Amino acid sequence: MASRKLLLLPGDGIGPEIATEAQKLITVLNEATEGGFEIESGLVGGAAYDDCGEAISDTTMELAQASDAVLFGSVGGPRWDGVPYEKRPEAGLLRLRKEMGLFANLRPAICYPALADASSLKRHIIEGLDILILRELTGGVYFGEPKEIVDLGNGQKRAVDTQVYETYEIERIARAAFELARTRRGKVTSMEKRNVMKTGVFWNEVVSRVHREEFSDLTLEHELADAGGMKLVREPKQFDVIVTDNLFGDMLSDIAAMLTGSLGMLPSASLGKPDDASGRRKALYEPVHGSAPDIAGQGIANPIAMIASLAMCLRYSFAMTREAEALEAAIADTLNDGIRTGDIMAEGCRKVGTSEMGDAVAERFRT
Ligand code: GGG
Repeated sequence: MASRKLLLLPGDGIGPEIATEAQKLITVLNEATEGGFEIESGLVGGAAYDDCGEAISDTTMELAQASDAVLFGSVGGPRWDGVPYEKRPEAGLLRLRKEMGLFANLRPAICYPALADASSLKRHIIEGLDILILRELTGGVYFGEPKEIVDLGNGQKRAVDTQVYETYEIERIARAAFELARTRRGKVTSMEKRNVMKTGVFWNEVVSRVHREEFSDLTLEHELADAGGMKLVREPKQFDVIVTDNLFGDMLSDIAAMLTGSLGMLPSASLGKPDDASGRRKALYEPVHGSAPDIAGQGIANPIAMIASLAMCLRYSFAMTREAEALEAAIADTLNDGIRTGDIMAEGCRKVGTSEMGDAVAERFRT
């Protein structure tokens, strides 16, 4: 079997530290699976800017387009605060998403049983939580034009971001949400702000029509995104799949992360449209968290979101369901054995660093 081509883009801050741990798991996979994975690496974000003056080079973009999947760490940090807006580290990630057509961002928020004891972590953790936030990723206010800061010439400036959604963009993310819900508990909750935004009215209309015409056997509910956020904290288990726009999806998934114990636990998959002929789809996998510059270089970051993103990669890009489940089980076993990084440390557990956590998961994955 031909080898599977992965492009590894570690990025900035803790990105390279957690990417190293994902590589350990790929090494274990290569020992065990036929064909194996071929890894190429590239620069993105501030690291790429320092190297070539852009947040991602054209050469790295070509590698990404040619790969079977991209494994991405994290980008950004105060070091690049003064960099022009178009070249800031996050621009590399946005270019990858846009040019690869990665419109569907799957952000599962699952609470591992070992972390469910809220009293030891002293956080609002929801035992048995298993929800999927589906964030639209290539449209909305992140990309709409105009996007500018205008000098009004009277000592005042005006900053403009534009929220734009077209029919096809909402239709395809709605279809993705219903198709995912069909494999789960059959319920989709759509969140927008139809009470104050035209795009919210339109989003609601299109999602409702897709439901009525193509998925009427499934349940659809609508929430205003602010009330939905409140319900997500108050009674999260009422949700199954939440579908929402680019900005609300970014915020709501960080909120959901805290119900699982830590932002360091949340993986994500960003998927494009399957190719009509080959069925192959472009894909990028990354932890939901950012570059955490406050702890970068200390070897204490939690690599689980990155390792769980690799599990999503096995499932969605390579149909390696058995291996994906085994990797998720290795994460669960590691946590059950009381091995914890600082962000999920609890009484009676053993505190480890990034590398030891990666080793512990690799050891359990190998057996
Ligand atoms: N691994 C995710 C990451 O590096 N995020 C940095 C960031 O700010 N991303 C913007 C976004 O996800 O929309």
